[in-house]
Amino acid sequence: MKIFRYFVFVLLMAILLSGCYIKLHEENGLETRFDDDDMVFILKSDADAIELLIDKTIDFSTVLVPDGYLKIVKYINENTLIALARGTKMNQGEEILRIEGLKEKGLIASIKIWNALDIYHESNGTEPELLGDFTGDGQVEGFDFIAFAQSYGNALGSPGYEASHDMSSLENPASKAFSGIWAKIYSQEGVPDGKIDGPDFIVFANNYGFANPYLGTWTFTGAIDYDSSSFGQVNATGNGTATIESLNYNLTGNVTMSFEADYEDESGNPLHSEMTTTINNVSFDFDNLVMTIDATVDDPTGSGSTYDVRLRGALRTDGNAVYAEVPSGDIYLLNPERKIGTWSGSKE
Ligand SMILES: [Ca+2]
Ligand SMILES: [Ca+2]
Repeated sequence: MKIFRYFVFVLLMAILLSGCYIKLHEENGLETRFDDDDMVFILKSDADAIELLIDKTIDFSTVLVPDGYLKIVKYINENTLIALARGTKMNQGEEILRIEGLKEKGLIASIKIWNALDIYHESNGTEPELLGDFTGDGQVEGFDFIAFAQSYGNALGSPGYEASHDMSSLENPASKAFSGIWAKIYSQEGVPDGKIDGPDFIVFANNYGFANPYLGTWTFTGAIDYDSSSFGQVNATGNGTATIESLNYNLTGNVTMSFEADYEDESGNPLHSEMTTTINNVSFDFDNLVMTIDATVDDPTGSGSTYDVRLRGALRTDGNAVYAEVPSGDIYLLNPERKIGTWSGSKE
């Protein structure tokens, strides 16, 4: 018993010292039962990733997992490797796997169960990276999973090993290292260990379904109401879209806008204009959860003048989650800077 206590103490110290760790069980984590003609697997402890090696060639179509699970099935010689993970922890007592028509006992050659302690790490200053987006389209989705599943189980030196998929390891796991909209996303690689297995699958499954928070098509609406030295009191409403395609953290793009404006000519006569225009030289900046858009707008009356404008607004937050949405913000004319209206924006 003393030895056991000592072991627990060492483990606790390891947890406290490391702040973030992944534990690997090699046995006793799964209970198997027979249910009619099927073998079912029940978790005996919480888990983040599981790998089973079964001493038989199992037909892929008979391997059933609950909704929301990612499943990798591979054949190694005459054995079948089954790896499972999902975006959240798999819970003790859950039926995680059912193999139809499997009634033989003693076929399980090995079981590995990885358990991650998820502790937020402050980043060391590098940019966040959407780990698991191997195709580079800003989302972790099916094509990334196909690639990851192909290299799963391979080690450095094997032709199937893909270095970009080796994102994490037991000793130095990948981490959720940025706050705000990135807080739920593994965004900083761990130290690769030359194996693509459970720790890497945990990262992939967690990030599966996430998109780079700012990429995609944004829609904007806005209104201005200000006293112009050229036009008198100007009232205008407008809306527009911007597609942010860059994979960088800070982005540039164009905004296409259509708007209506009511204003006065130099003699004080009321005028109304409806127009569509593309605003060039737009830059998007996301800093401290504030979205800032700087743009240059042509004078809508066609005078040839241009105006420097700035939209600035806080992204919507709810607890730790931050949404790619600006509930409301202000519009400024620059040089000198003065507020002329309000806007809102969100990602489709
Ligand atoms: Ca992708
Ligand atoms: Ca690894």
